Formats: sequence, C-alpha cells, structure tokens
Amino acid sequence: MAELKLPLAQEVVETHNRVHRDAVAEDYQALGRKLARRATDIDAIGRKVADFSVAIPSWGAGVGGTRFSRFPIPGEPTNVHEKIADCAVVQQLCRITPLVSTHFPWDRIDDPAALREEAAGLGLGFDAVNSNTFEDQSGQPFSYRYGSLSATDSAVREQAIAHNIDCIRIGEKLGSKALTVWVGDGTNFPGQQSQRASLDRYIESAKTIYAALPADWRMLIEHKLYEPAFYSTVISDWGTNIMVAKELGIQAQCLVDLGHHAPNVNIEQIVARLARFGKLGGFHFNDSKYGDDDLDAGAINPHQLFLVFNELVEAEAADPKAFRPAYMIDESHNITDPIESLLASAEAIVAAFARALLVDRSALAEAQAKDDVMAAFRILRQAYDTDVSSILAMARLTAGGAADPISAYRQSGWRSLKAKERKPSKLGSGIV
Ligand code: PSV
Ligand code: MN
Repeated sequence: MAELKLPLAQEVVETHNRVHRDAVAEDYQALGRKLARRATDIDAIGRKVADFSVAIPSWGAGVGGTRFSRFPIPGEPTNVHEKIADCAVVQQLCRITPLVSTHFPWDRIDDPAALREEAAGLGLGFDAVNSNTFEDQSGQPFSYRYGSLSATDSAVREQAIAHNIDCIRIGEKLGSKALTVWVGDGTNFPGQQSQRASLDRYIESAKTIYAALPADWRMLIEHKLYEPAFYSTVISDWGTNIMVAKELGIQAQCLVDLGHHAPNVNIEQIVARLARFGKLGGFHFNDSKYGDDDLDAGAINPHQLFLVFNELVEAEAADPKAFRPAYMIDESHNITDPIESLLASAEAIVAAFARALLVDRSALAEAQAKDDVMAAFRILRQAYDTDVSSILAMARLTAGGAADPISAYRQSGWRSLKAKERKPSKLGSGIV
C-alpha cells in the first residue's frame, strides 16, 4: 500500500475551514429544520451526497482549446504525473472525485503499475480507460482519415482494434474496469460511404474488442451526432448506440455525453429509456449552448442537469442492483484554471444529485396517478429551488475537504507554485 501524501498541506485546508465551519453548521441546521417539515431527513441526504463520486478525465486537468487556438497558463500540467497531481488537488478539496479516467495515447504511461501506486499515494484510483482512434499519431502505419473501427480498409480497422485492446491491457494494470469507445468515424459527403456497410464494419470491429474484455469489465459506447464528421457519424445517436450495445452483449452499455445530441433533444428522456433497458452505462457531464461546447457542467443549464439526475435517481430506485453508471466530467477548460473548473463542475453535478434526492417520490407518484399536472410539476420545482449548498459543504467538511473549495484552492497558491516548478506548455490548437 502506497503511503498517502496529499498534494496540499492539510493545514491550509484547516485554516480555511476554521473561518467557515460555524456558518456551514448554522445553514445546515436551518435547512435541516426546513426539510424536516417536508418529512425529509437531512442527514440521510448528506450520507448519499458523501457517497457520490464523479471521475475526472486526465485531459480535463490540462488547459483545453478550440480548433482556432489554445491559451496556455503558467503552471499547467505537462504530463500524466502532473495531471494526476492536479486531479489529487481537486479530490483533496471536494472529496467526490476519487477516480481519474485516462485517455490513450494522450497519456504517455511507461509503467502503469507504478502510476497506479503513485495515484494511490495521492488518494486516487483509475476509472474507465478511453481509446483514441480519432486522430493520427506520428509513426502510425495507417491513417484514420477515413475512419477507424468502421474504415473501409481492413488494415486500418485492425490497427484501431489493436489499439483498443492495448487500452484494455493498460487499464487492467491501472485497476480500471471499463473501456470507453468514442470514434470520430463518419462522413462529410452524401455517398461517401454506405451508411449500412459502415455500421456493419463498426459492429464487426467492436465484437473483436468486446471479446477481449475481462469478465468484470464493461465496454461503454459513446454516441455523437456530429463532429468531426459533419454529414453523418457511424454511432450517431442513442438508438444506434443501444442497438449496437445489444448486439455486442451484456458487458456493452451506452454512454451519454450531454453535448452529443441534436439541439433541444430531451436528454433526460434518453436517460430514462436507456436505464429501462439496462443499457445506461455511463455519463460524460458538461454543458453547452450550441453543440458539443464542452463548457463546465451546470454553467448554462443547471435545470437540465437536475432533470437528468431526477431520472437517474428514479432509475436507481427502480432497479438498485443493475444501476451503476460511470459518471465522468468531460469538458474543455479553455479560459479558466482547469482545477477551478473541475471544482465548480463537481459541485454543480453533486448539487443536481442532491436536489434530485429531495424530490418527494411518493407524492410525485400520487400526483402522476391522479393526472394532477401542476402538483407533479411543483414537486419537482420545490426540490430544484432548494439551496443544497450547506449539505454539500457539510459533506466536504466531514470528509476532510474544504468548505469553499475554490477559495481554499486560491489560498493554497498551488498554481503559482507549480508555475515555478513545471516547464511551460506549448502554444497551439486542439480541442483538448
Ligand atoms: C468526443 O467529443 C468526446 O466527448 C469523447 O468522450 C472523447 O474521448 C472526449 O470528447 C475527448 O475529446
Ligand atoms: Mn465525451
């Protein structure tokens, strides 16, 4: 067992907490009294909040960019070790992000077992591994220009399959239990590929990857409507996704990224559908105004996030044994310090979860049974309107985290310290 050595001096967190502790307790008690009037036990909600966990993507620790530009900041991480250290800062302060999701070959890992030890020493473990066949690497024999798992050229498909199997093997050494597959495959022109044959090729490739999964692993398939292919994508929507997952077998499930849908699509309904068929495998949280904007979760539409969690909480209640979606933040932090964005996003996500827990499910079922539309709506709205911040802060304080994570982070001076130690990162462009 690696000795635990958290990145920030715990004294910094304690000094910060001393200032806030009494106010948090006061707010928590006031909310507790309010919830008691609704026959809700605040401590029971607090325990569920304390158990909540959402993974951080290793790439989310770095400063992202658009295809136009990237604006680096001094002290940003430049390799997987530095990314892990920044993820550990996030976890130390918020205590609900104990797992990191890796992405290959973005994360160059010489010794996965050693990295697992290193992460454990920082209080972290590893979540799903993500394969990358949406861009070429230097020295790679075949190009993904025209696709990867669905490419017309069988040599390209074999290369993409082999990469996914490599990811599984690295993931086994890291302690991961899932492979997330997102491909950029698709077309830019009508007629470019047969829509039917390209899906056939994808399924055939996916079957070979599926066959290489360890028995206790899952394969999470991520759909996306458009981008980088703009006319059609091979795994375009949840319908295609669930059909493929069903064809592959029980270990294959669907992954919903909030930014991967047509505008105005009812994502919470998709969640309910996938859960109903036992195929809801995971979530990539982010927010958007126009498309796959990769903005911070809850920044634009916190109400949608609440409605998604409302479905998730209902799905768990309906089938607690089968319900175990892998939650991850998937964002591109272009103009903020990534640690601050990850802290703000984790907070928005767990706040949506806490609000969804406050929905009076039996009253809702009763209102629905009576077709009392306004009563049903008001039950949801009452939960959404509740300020749950003291529940979240209390859970953090109890777990050793910070009352106000972003303020504590700023007080720690972590980034300016790292600016002196880490080498400058490169200018350039690229989504992440
Ligand atoms: C694709 O847009 C995506 O959502 C996939 O999850 C990728 O792995 C991730 O973003 C990073 O580009
Ligand atoms: Mn994603």
